[in-house]
This record gives sequence, C-alpha cells and structure tokens, in this order.
Amino acid sequence: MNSSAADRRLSTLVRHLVGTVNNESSIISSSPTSAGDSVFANVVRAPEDPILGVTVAYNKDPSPVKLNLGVGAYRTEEGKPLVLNVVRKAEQLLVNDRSRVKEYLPIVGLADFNKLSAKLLLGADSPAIQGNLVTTVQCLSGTGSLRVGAEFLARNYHQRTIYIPNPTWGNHTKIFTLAGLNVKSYRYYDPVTRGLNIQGLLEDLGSAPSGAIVLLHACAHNPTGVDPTIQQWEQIRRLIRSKSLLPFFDSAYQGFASGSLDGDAQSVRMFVGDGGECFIAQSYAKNMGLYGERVGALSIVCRTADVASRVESQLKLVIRPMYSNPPIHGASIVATVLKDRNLFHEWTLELKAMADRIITMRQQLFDALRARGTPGDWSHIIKQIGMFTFTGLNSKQVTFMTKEYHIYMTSDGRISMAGLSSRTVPHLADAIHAAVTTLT
Ligand code: PLA
Repeated sequence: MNSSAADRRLSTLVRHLVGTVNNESSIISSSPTSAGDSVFANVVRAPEDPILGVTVAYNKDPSPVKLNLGVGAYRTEEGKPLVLNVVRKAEQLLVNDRSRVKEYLPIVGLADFNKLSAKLLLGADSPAIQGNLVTTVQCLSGTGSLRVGAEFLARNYHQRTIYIPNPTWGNHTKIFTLAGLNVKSYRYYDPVTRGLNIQGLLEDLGSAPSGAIVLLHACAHNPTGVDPTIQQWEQIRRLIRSKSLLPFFDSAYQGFASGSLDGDAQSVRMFVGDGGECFIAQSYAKNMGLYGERVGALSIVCRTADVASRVESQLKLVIRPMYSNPPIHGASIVATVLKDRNLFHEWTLELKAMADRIITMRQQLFDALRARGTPGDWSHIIKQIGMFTFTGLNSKQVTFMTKEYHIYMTSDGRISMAGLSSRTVPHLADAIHAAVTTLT
C-alpha cells in the first residue's frame, strides 16, 4: 500500500471508531486514572449491533410468548432452527471417511468448493468459467467475502468510492469503510410506492464518477424485499457498463428468494454474460442453513485468464495476514452436496420447501391483517421477496410491539418472515394491529 492509501485507511478507521464511541478522547487515553484502575478504565461501552443485538435482547426476555423476528435465520413451523437433511448426510459421509484429515487448507480454500461455487452462481456452462476468467476464493461466509473483496479493491483499484443502495444491510457501510473505501449511497427504495425508485437509482448511478464501485443485492434485497425486474436489471446493467462502473454483487440469498437457484442468479449472470468485470460475494448461511459454519466465497470475473490469476495472487496477500486460510468443515459439507447428483437434487427440494414456507407466511400474515381490518394497504407483504418484510412500521411502533407483545425486530420495521410460523402469525397480526391503531 502506498503512503497516501495508508493515510486514507487510517483516517477512515479513526472516523469509524469515533463514530462508534461517544467520547473521542477515550480512544487515545490508555493511562490509568489512579493506581489500581484498569488501563481500559476509559473504554466506553459500545452499542449492541442493530441486528444481532435484537437477539441479545430477545434472549433476556422471560416471556413465554416472545418472538424473535430480528436476525434473518430460518425456523421451522415449530419455531426451531433447521439443519438440512442433506447437510446431516454430508456430515455423516465426512465423518465416515477415515482418509480425511484436519490439515490447513490453502490460503484460497478448498479447490473443489471454489470450482463448484462458481458453477452454482454462474451456471454450469458459463463461458467465463470455461475460459478461466473467474477466480474464486473461499471466505468466511458472505461477510468475509465482502470484506476480502473490498480490501482487494482498496489496494488494487483506482477508484475507492463504492455506492450502496439506500437502505441496505446495515453491515455494508462498516465493512466497506473499514476496508478503506469511501461509501456513498444511491436511491433504491421509495417509501411512498413501497417499490423500487428506478428513476432515482439510474440518476444517482448516472452521476457517479467513472469507475466507481456499485454494490448490488443479487436477489431478495435486504431489508426491503424489493428487487428490480429483469427489464430494470437490464437498464441498470447498461448504465453500469456505459459508465465503466464496477458491479459488486452481494449474493446472500441464492435460491431463498424464488426457490430456484438458477432463477435467483439471473441478475449476476446478465452482468457476467456481457464479458465485463464483476465481483460476487456468495454465502451459504441461508440457502444451506450453514449460518455458524461461516461458508462463503468471493468470485472475481476478469477479462482474461492471465489477469484472473494475477488477481488471485493478490487476494492471497489480503487473506494471509487476515486469517491465514479458511476453515475446512463447512466448505467440505458444501462441496459434498454440490458434487453428488442425488444430494444436490435433495438440497434443491429442501431449499424450495424453505422458500415456499416463507411465501406461505407472507400470505398468512396478509390475510390475518385483512381479517382484523388493520388500517393501511398491506399488499407489500405478499409482493416483497425473500426473507424479510419491510413493514413500514416506525421505530415507535416497533418499540411498542416489543414492550407490549414481546415481538423483537429491527427498529427500521424489518421482520424476518423466516422466523414466523402459522402458530405465531395471529400474535404478530394482533401486535401490528394494536401498534397501527394506537400509534401513528
Ligand atoms: N449480505 C446480506 C445482504 C445479508 O443480509 C447478510 C446476512 C450477509 C451478507 C452476511 O451473511 P453471512 O456473513 O452470515 O453469510 N444478514 C442477516 C444476518 C441474515 C446478519 O445481519 O449478520 C440479517 O439478519 O440481516
């Protein structure tokens, strides 16, 4: 890194830290105030994470009717976490294979996993894969893939501005800022229509500086559940290419939105299909239920095989001092499922069942609000896509629902539909009805 890049990185880091603590002096003062005090006596308590902190609050609540719709984690109709059958089978195969060892993986991770992940994302017949234009490295789930990609860009790309949608997953700003990028936003969601603000999006990206990076949600936009149509994706693609912007996809929900792995990869494939460069961060947290295994991949599609291999050599320089090499177990599960025809087929069925259950929950919640005559148009609940509904409830209403009904959700009014079940829909509908009719 040259010295101006290092300076920039340091100053973004300081800005970030100052933003997360209340008292600027606390980050520099390390001397004890009196004998016996901790050298950390001045450390200020940081706020809980806006998403994962919801689970912390939920865990403390003794109420038997409490419901956690904060974090996007799939639950069964019985409200229990789900380990997919194919995952159990794959793990059994791994355990039974005595030839398997626990040696370090290479810096870029498990080779089979990387190849199969690129195929899953770009399609088995992808010319980019066949031409060796894609470098794929195993990373720590979606978050780690985004971070590695961003650090690579901060070191190796001429433009350090990244445009993210407004709103977006809360961690995006922090990931990119701490990697050394300048974060700006583009208009995405229109609260009035509860749909995509395509005009605003095209205007904002149209006035972005040439070469700027653009973060796109591949499908099931978090938190809004609003995705561009295929025609709109085509408009976005043309604009991005005509301005030489660099697309960086966050693919955290492939298969989870529509139930079809290929269907949910269409946006990414449109961009890769035109031969231009493209970054994709992939996560198996949701679609294979491997949340805590931290399995994901970063793929970078380049214009030539030679560039792709040089890019990979630089990715290794990013990864090695960060965590050296990735964990072996989760990636082995994924590779086992993806390379076996029967397991793969079984996975697609289990994935479809999860996606379908979420869609059923949307319908049930919509019907329950209609039955209660809850004021407002709730059709967005059935129109939105993926794991979340962006309800439109304000933070006061959210606080009310948590206090009075023990329903936990993020303060922006996002609810995880995957955390609902037929049993809990009436309770949620009662809470929304009460919140809307008593508070505006
Ligand atoms: N990208 C998006 C758009 C996400 O919604 C999430 C997870 C990730 C990346 C990262 O997932 P991973 O690192 O676990 O692969 N978002 C969750 C969880 C589901 C979280 O906030 O960490 C959410 O509740 O929004």
